[in-house]
Amino acid sequence: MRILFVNCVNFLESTLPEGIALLSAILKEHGHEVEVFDNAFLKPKNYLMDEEAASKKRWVYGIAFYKATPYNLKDLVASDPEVDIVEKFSEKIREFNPSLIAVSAMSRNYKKSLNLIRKVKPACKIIFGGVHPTLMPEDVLNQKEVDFVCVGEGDRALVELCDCLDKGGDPTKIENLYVKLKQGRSQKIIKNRLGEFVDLDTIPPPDLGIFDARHLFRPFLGNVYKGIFMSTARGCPRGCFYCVNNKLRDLFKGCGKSYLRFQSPKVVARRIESLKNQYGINWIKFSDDTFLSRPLEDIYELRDLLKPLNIMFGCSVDPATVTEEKVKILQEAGCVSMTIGIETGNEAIRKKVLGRYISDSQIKKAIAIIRKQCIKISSFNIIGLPGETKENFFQTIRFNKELEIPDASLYILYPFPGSKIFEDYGASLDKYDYEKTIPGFNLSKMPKEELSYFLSVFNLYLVLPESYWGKIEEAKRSPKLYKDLLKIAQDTVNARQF
Ligand code: B12
Ligand code: SF4
Repeated sequence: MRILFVNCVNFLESTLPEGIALLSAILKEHGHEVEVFDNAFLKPKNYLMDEEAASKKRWVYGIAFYKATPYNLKDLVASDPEVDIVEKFSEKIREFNPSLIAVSAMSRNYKKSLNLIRKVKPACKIIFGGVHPTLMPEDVLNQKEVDFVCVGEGDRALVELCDCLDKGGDPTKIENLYVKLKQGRSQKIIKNRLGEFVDLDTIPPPDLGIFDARHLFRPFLGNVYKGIFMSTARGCPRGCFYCVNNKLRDLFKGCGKSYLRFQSPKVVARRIESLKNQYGINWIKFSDDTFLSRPLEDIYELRDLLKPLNIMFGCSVDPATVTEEKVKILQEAGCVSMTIGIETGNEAIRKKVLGRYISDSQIKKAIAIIRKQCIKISSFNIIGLPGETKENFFQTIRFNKELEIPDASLYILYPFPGSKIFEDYGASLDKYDYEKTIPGFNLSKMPKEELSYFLSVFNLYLVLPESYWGKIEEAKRSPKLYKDLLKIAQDTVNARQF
């Protein structure tokens, strides 16, 4: 049968969604036809290009400075026409005529995806899957447009559903599927049981062919590579309060021996080799939650298998798992970049508010080890934490600076469904929303205006010397000064060797 996936994201949110690519590969293996409606590279009507946008908007949220590449994503879309996304979606449905529309959604893009479906009102069946529907299955299935929800892994469930719909069978026994049965005006939700975890060694390489090839654009240290995010494990040993892993671990209790599972090095290498041969992939960001949780023998085996493939890769690591030996072997395997979750420069807040039981000294030690192998380091940070003050914010800046982090990702804390923070704070917030970069609520002790300004200047503080800090403060009131500072920061990064 024909299945149309939907990846409804912001324009130029270019990370290729691995969930869809993987499910597409599995469906094709079973003889189904697959296409995707993906708006990452559809320039929406009235979209402003940089200069025009800069003259309207004062600050650029979450900006980070990377060494300039010969061309960037904006260049790749410069001559694309502006389109109406809803019209494009209708057109795609008319042309492909799917029997099933399969939407993949995180909390951030769930409402956006649902609204798109609502505007077009497709006649075929609709299934939602991904992390948000997994955490809020009833809420999603109660929307009148939705017929099925996949809870957790879709690797078996989706293909079973498609085979079943093809044969006119009964989907109410398919594991991991919630099914809406309509009886006249009333409806009933059937919650099928959750099946055993998928054996990660049986999954194929992701099908990148259904996506716009510009998804593979991957800039790194001034060069452009062809890359994707790829997972080689599922689950995480930790349970930070702002993350969904605690909830997922509870939900899937009994589905396998361990919540954290790894794909064997042989299968990882085989999949990468196939991506390299088929699509010319030469850069991979392993999206596993904590890549170095793998046993040491696995890392040795990965090195032996990946080295001949000559792939550059990055991964996220938990400081507690960083050892000299593991990092050295990974560097030999082709690792060029590692990301560490600092989250906040205040250890007490990190532990008590975020449930991230990692000390400053563990972070410092891990970074020293990684740096010794000349692996580029970046960090994840969160602001807007419950009770956080301006002093705490500057602790985070100072800690990143002390560690000489060249670029950092910064987010405002969102109590996403499934996290402890959501249960403690999100559920009772009246201006709670999942979609916006700057939320309607404010859990910190900083004024909201200040918080959003900090989101725009975090990396300026990291890149520019402390003598500029007064100017960064001043730039809050001067768009011209703000733009000048962005330029100085970008020039500083362009001039760097590493
Ligand atoms: C890579 C990644 C990204 C990438 C790409 C995301 C993407 N579109 O796939 C980028 C960098 C863009 C990203 C951004 C963000 N991310 Co992110 N990301 C991840 C990460 C690390 C891996 C996702 C992945 O590819 N997994 C591998 C694939 C195979 O698994 P999967 O996508 O879950 O798919 C499986 C099932 O879910 C299911 N499935 C998925 N879709 C569908 C659809 C159908 C129809 C069916 C039947 C089944 C199905 O089947 C698949 C195979 O089993 C996860 C953490 C994690 N380990 O999962 C966080 C995660 C998904 N991200 C998260 C967050 C919070 C964000 C951001 C909000 C961060 C921020 N503050 O900006 C943004 C939001 C972006 C947006 N679009 O709105 C949270 C989501 C929490 C939530 N409640 O939604 C996660 C879970 C991290 C965490 N532990 O908290 N992210
Ligand atoms: S935040 Fe990272 S380390 Fe903590 S539970 Fe989530 S994925 Fe694991």
